[in-house]
Amino acid sequence: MTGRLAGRVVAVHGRHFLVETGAGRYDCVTRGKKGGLACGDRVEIKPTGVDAAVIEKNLPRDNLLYRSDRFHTKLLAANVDQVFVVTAAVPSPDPGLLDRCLVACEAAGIPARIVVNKTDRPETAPWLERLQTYAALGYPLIPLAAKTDVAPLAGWLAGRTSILVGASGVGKSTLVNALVPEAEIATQDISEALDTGKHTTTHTRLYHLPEGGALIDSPGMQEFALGHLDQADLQAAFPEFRPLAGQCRFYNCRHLREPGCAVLAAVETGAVARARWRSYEALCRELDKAAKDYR
Ligand SMILES: Nc1nc2c(ncn2[C@@H]2O[C@H](COP(=O)(O)OP(=O)(O)OP(=O)(O)O)[C@@H](O)[C@H]2O)c(=O)[nH]1
Ligand SMILES: [Mg+2]
Ligand SMILES: [Zn+2]
Repeated sequence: MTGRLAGRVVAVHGRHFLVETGAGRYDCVTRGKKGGLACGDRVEIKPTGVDAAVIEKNLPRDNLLYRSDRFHTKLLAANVDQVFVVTAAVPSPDPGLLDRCLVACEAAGIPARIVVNKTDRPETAPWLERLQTYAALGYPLIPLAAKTDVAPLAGWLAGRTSILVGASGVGKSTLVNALVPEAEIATQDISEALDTGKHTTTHTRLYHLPEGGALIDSPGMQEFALGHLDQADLQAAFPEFRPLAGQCRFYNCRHLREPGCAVLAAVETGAVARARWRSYEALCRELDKAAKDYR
């Protein structure tokens, strides 16, 4: 351990990792091809200069939030206590993306909450109404306006490590700026004509909160592939399926079109939201396609 410092990765720039230690911040590289570090990871480093160091050891993780397709694995953050999926009625929200974020949280074992930003916009009411499905599933809804009052979120953050994820333009960086005075992250007007965000934030970064705890800002995502999950992971990630466990005719029912399926019956009665089941079905299809492509 001589000459080594314990630290936490606070930013990732390609193969460079900004690591914060009790003795300051270091621009670090990994030794050899270790790689695979995420914002929030704990490491041991060995300084090689005033503010440069080599990462000697990756310490064990409590959890890891990530997405992946056949070709890439994208690490979002490690060792986080909770995920805030940030949504807004403007630009037009994508409920499929929200479901994927929630599935990733369930699979990683990290509690998820849903922020509904831009409540000052009149378009918010129908979106909030739609989100009641999620509140019923146990995901807390936190409506607020980042530009005027972030108090509804502030109460959740003290002493914990939290990450903000979501589509581009929903206001993640605006939230961080309001909660971390010295953050001063660039934010950008969304393109209302094109009804899209602009991908203003390009790197994941951890900020310290004045009242203790950390808040991680991440770049807006358009898609969220979950290639690392198998069928069992997927089913387990939909809380509304849990009370129906064991009630399908076939023990290995996939809840897609099987006769005597309790989940499909619940979709018909409305006990399981059809839009949620569609998200599940889309993820199953992707899984099947990936399996076929590998053969
Ligand atoms: N009306 C309204 N606009 C907001 C609010 N919060 C943020 N915005 C605006 O939304 C736009 C996008 O905000 P950002 O904070 O850059 O969004 P982001 O989620 O960080 O976007 P990416 O970095 O691209 O992922 C900016 O023009 C903000 O001023 C709000 O509460 N109300
Ligand atoms: Mg941003
Ligand atoms: Zn079934």
